[in-house]
Amino acid sequence: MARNKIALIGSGMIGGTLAHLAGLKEMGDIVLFDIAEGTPQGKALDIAESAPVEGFDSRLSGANDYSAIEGADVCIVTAGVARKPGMSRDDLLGINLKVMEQVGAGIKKYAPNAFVICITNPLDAMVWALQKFSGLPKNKVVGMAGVLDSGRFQHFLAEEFNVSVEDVTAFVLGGHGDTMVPLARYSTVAGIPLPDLVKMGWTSKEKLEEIIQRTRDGGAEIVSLLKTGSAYYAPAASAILMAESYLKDKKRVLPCAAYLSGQYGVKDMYVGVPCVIGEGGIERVIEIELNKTEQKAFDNSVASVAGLCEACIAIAPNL
Ligand code: TXD
Repeated sequence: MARNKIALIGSGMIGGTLAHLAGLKEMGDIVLFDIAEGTPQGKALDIAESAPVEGFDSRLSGANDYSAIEGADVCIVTAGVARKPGMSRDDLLGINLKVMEQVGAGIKKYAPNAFVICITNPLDAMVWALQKFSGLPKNKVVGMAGVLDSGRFQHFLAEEFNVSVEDVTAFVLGGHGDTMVPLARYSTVAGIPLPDLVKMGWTSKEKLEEIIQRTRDGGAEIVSLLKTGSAYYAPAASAILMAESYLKDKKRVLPCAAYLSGQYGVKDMYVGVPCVIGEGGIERVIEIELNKTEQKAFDNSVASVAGLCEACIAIAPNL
């Protein structure tokens, strides 16, 4: 049986990290693609030279032509520009929308059967545009944001409670970033919901609110520390988790920017919701009952994503 083929479209900070993680986990053969000449080829060769040291078998290659992604099983898209200090995710829309049009055409032509994981920001609008530009089935195009946002939330909670990250579960909904909706009542330590932990004196409501806000600001905090770009280790790890669930048909239940056709009262948009990822791609969208406060926050998040999609249509009316 042939190995899986993973195409990384964008070989920058996240793309290179994706390639390294996919190699270490022996997920299949890896093609790094970029418009920058040399970057994909250099990173592919460098990681290939680490393979004997680590003990993994993977054919790694770098390319500047989309034909190299022919027949990929998974495409992970980071092509575009990243934030610099002082920039919002939304500031990237104009440039990155044009990139999504090129990427969509490349995937449509060479990897129409792939499971496509979009990372490029502003995520919720870029994944929506990428699905339309590529014409791939809506259940085969998904955005990575919620796994990262919940990873940040879990990290801060584990620190607060001094427990293993393995026993913290976090539940986030909505758009990626400022309008993200972390659900405290569905986030737990070993199944104990956060509101119960407040009652048990493990933390306070105020501290919890602080942690939620720090999660929302997670990307900006890293951008301000790094100064030259945005986060890449945790985003890459998050996309790899989603790719693995598809390739191994694990049916993980993960927060993803998925296409909604009426779920949560949302139509023809991508928003962060809990999904089941298996060999069919996004196999199920899980609809939970939201209370008034949560619904209001979710609707606010949907409204901000809708605004970004309208901005996209203003630039590319064919969307
Ligand atoms: O949770 C999330 N979804 C976010 C997403 C988490 C972190 C970063 N987020 C976004 O991912 C970030 O705002 C960017 O839009 C992407 C990629 O971030 P990265 O840090 O990897 O950016 P780099 O290092 O600048 O890499 C981008 C690469 C770079 O090598 C460019 O040459 C290439 O994209 N690029 C292109 N490749 C193909 N085609 C085109 N047109 C193109 N333009 C640039």
